[in-house]
Amino acid sequence: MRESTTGPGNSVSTANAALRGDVDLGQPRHDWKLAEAQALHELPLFELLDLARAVHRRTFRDGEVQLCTLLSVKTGGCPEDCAYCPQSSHHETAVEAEKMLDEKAVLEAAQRAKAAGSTRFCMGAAWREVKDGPVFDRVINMVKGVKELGLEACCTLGMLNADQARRLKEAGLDAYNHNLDTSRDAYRSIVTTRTYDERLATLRNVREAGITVCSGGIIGMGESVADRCHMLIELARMNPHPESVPINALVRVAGTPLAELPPLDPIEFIRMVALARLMMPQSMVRLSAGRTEMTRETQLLAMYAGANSIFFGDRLLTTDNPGKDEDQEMIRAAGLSCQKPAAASV
Ligand code: SAM
Ligand code: DTB
Ligand code: SF4
Repeated sequence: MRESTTGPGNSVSTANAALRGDVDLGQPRHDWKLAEAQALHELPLFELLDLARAVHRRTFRDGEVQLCTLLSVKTGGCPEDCAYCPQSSHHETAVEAEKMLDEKAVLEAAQRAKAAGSTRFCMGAAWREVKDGPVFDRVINMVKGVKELGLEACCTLGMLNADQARRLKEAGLDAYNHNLDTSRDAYRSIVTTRTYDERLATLRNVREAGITVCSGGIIGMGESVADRCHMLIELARMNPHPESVPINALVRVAGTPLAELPPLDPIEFIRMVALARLMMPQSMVRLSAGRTEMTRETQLLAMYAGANSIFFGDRLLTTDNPGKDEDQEMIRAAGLSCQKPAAASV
């Protein structure tokens, strides 16, 4: 980074000091400023990679990747109007509303995921929020069953109140995924049926129940770099940081309002992963949606920049993911290792 143009404690000086080794970026911070985040984001790519990699290696085993499997337990027909989502009933997409899966089907899928090498199993539902009653009771049983298989259990079910979070914790749930998706400002043009503060309230309920937090977002929705930085600043304000930060590249699904957006530049994706690694140095950073449009080399560079988890299996919720064979081949070619079940802790 060139000469500092702003005063101490902010912007360019943080990036400069980090490059000189004068500040310790490995310690979690909760007070990131926009100018600091942007200055890191705009570093020459190799300088950004060097910093992110050094921070990554302080906490994580080099080249180790966690495999997670995702299953849609309730697909489509969602009342929310999230502009990116093929499951919203506001958009005409190829996704049809389906009935919720039963416990047996879910546990068979979890068993297959375990046999294939996944250590974490995440169950997703196309709901705005969880409603108490027999359907939620079924989710509770699914969580108990997944835990009995020795897998980490994660759910993403929409908004949760404190009591629902407590019941999920009692059932053994390890993690809850609820993404901020983008910055507070950009959120308004992406979702109108719920607020950013409602998202944050659910995350607080999850944290207070003692469940680990999985929260990240999507890039490639037309947002600015400042929006991406604002989203990471908001996530990093949480104390502790979310244990898991999924970075999704928008999957441009036909029929959604974002279908015609241009593809994301892979270097932008790498920069975002590196910045997430720097701003939340001890969190798992997950390469989530959008990998089918990335080369193997882009994905590996994202891992070099600090990503250490992928969704493993042919499908995400309703869209394609690289197949298991393809991922195993990437893991083999790069000499990566897969996290063992006993080490799976977040
Ligand atoms: N309904 C729940 C909710 O919204 O929290 C859980 C499921 S929702 C599909 C989980 C996340 O998937 C969203 O928050 C969003 O980040 C991600 N997602 C959905 N559609 C996507 C797309 N087309 N591209 C990338 N990520 C997407
Ligand atoms: C996350 O951040 N990405 C995953 C998981 N959390 C639940 C979901 C991606 C969904 C992509 C679109 C689809 O397959 O429907
Ligand atoms: Fe529904 Fe979640 Fe999709 Fe939004 S992202 S439409 S809440 S399934």
